[in-house]
Amino acid sequence: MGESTLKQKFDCNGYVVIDKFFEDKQMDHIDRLIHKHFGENPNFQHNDEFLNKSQTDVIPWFPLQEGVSDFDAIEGQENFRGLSEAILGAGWYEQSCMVMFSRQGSLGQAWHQDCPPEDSECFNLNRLVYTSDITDETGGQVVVVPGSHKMGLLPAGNPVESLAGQVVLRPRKGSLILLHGHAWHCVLPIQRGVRVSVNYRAASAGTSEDVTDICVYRNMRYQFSTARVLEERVG
Ligand SMILES: O=C(O)CCC(=O)C(=O)O
Ligand SMILES: [Fe+2]
Repeated sequence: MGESTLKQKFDCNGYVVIDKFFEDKQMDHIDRLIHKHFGENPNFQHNDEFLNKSQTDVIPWFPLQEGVSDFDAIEGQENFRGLSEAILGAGWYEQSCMVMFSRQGSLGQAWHQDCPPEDSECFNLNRLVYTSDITDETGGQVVVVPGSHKMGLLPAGNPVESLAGQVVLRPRKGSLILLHGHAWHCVLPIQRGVRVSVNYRAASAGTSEDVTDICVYRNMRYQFSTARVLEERVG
């Protein structure tokens, strides 16, 4: 599928999934680095209030900030950059490379929008890379409501229950998911093994670096920089 078709699909649905975007060899390499970094049972870094309220159970790692340049190769790949430009326009920029690790039995991530949707032009683009298969057996599927990037605020309510129209995505090793930061999305609990995803966040030229400082959940708005609940939401 060509870039312009993918862009159309992205604009319509708020996400696209492209299987076999990356080679197995590339995935094996960064998967090894990730497991080496985290080990089998790393400690959780968020505070208890965040964990309890957000029902988000991931441990982040920013490898490029620590000089682990192996993650650069993916970001530099021409088709990856071309697709990003098609979606975000000239002047788009890379925000961060964040590895997300979840232990076996962890909750995944509750429904959220990565950034507030009030300004439809200001959003992050998640460029999610998967180094191993995500299946119904492993759990950790990504769930999204198609078109929700244009539906405004995620409705207040139960943080994890199913939403009307939701679609369950099961990326495989080497899959790329491009996901609009305003899209309503969640990650299902991890059933077997640990779960890893790598998010190369990017944004359009006019979007500020800290666009994802405030995340919208169904029960709150949370600010990461201050580790504060900015607003309680009741549905
Ligand atoms: O790990 C995933 O598959 C999705 C994570 C997510 O919601 C995000 O990076 O914004
Ligand atoms: Fe997200």
